[in-house]
Amino acid sequence: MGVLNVTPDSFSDGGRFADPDAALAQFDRMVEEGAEVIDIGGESSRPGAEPVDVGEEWRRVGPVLTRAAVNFAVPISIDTCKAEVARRAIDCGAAVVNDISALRFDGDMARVVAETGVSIVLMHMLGTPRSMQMNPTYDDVAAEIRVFLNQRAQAALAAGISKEKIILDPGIGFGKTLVHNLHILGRLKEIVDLGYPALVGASRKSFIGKISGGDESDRLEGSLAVATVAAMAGVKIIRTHDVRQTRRALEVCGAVLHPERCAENR
Ligand code: 9MG
Repeated sequence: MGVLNVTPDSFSDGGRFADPDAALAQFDRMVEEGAEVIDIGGESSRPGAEPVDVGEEWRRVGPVLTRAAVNFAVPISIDTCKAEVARRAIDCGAAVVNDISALRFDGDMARVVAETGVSIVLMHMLGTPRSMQMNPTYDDVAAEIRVFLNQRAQAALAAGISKEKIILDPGIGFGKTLVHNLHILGRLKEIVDLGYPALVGASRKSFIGKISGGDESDRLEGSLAVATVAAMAGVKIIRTHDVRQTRRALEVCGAVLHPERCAENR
């Protein structure tokens, strides 16, 4: 899953793709590099980010999404917590809603997803983007996230969303310390074992810099290490800014997991 933030303030690429032509060029680049879905977002979820209203969010994502849906066959994911933005994006052709609130911030979101039959990413977050990094505390972070995701999946099912449309995500960096993130990554299999496809998004995140150094533009190796850990635990979708490199790393993980699928003489 390639990341396309059309925001002025996202943590890694904020401002770079606010112009629709630049955003579409980046969309095209990520498709060329092997992305199988592109996640378009118009509201930053970086710690402390200010929320935006529906009008502003749609003003950012609408022009890009509309043109991308017409020009590209690759599925589009809309990164939003707002049912109205999701509904408009689905009308334009979005096939996935990436809801970092796991259907909790907008009471209409579950209905929109159920009625339209799109896929939904349910992500764990403690609090809101504004508050989440203010002393996050857990007794057993991996177990608590597993329980949370299972409950949100049950809520989605109860709202009429089909099981095969549900994707679960532990929300790396969303209300977690460095050590919390590491415990989660070491126990991803517990989330995979819930029986839904899992997604992990750790690309360029600050905890990687805390371990191996580097600013947001210099965390590729650490991001690939996390992608590898996740893939080897059975995670199906990696959300990344660096599609080409991640795709290559995942091809090797796939070959290790399934050597029988690798042609002998390749
Ligand atoms: C929008 N966004 C930023 N980080 C993310 C992550 O880790 N997962 C998902 N689903 N969305 C994210």
